[in-house]
Amino acid sequence: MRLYAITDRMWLNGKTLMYQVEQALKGGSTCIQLREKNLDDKSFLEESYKIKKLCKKYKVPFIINDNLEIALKCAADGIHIGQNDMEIKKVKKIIEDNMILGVSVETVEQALIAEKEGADYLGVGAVFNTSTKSDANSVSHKTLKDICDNVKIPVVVIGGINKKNMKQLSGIGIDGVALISAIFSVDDIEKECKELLEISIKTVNKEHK
Ligand code: TZP
Ligand code: MG
Repeated sequence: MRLYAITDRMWLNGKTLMYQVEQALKGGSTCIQLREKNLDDKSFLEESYKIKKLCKKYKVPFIINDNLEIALKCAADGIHIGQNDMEIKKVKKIIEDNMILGVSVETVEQALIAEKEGADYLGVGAVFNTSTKSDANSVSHKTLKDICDNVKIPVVVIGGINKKNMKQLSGIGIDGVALISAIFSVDDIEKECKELLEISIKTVNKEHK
């Protein structure tokens, strides 16, 4: 969960997603989430198979955002859902313990429910301003800390995180940082991930759990 890279084809800039994800993997990303908001199911599935194969080569978990059908079809390592996607309980009943289940939460209450209903990790954010997700609500560092203090499952933080502000998240007890634009908007993704990984090692502090 330490350096969790989430894809976004708005940053492709003529490159392929396969190329960009491989750069992120070479740079040390510890988890890849394929997040496709506007792709038809056929193309989504095709892309899923390709990225899954790549993640397997680098022995990194491959997570699908939102789409359980695609996650099951391509036998992804996990599925990540938000509060407005499928119900946590319903997803858990289908995947049982055969797949990692990630759930986005913004409050302690949502975090406790997600944990109880079978989430394996939580995504918490947005912790900083972001232009990547227009409808993202902001989560204060106080709420983030309360979530970390009250759940046993890993907490991954998201939203506007970059090399400069990441250190502000140290000492809170997070397990990882999830990033979109800070990874995929840059030209040298591999180099960027190496630098982000270095900082994330200092930021993630399990001692506080
Ligand atoms: N959920 C909350 S904020 C966010 C998502 C998917 C976007 C994160 O993107 P970025 O570019 O790392 O701010
Ligand atoms: Mg969602």
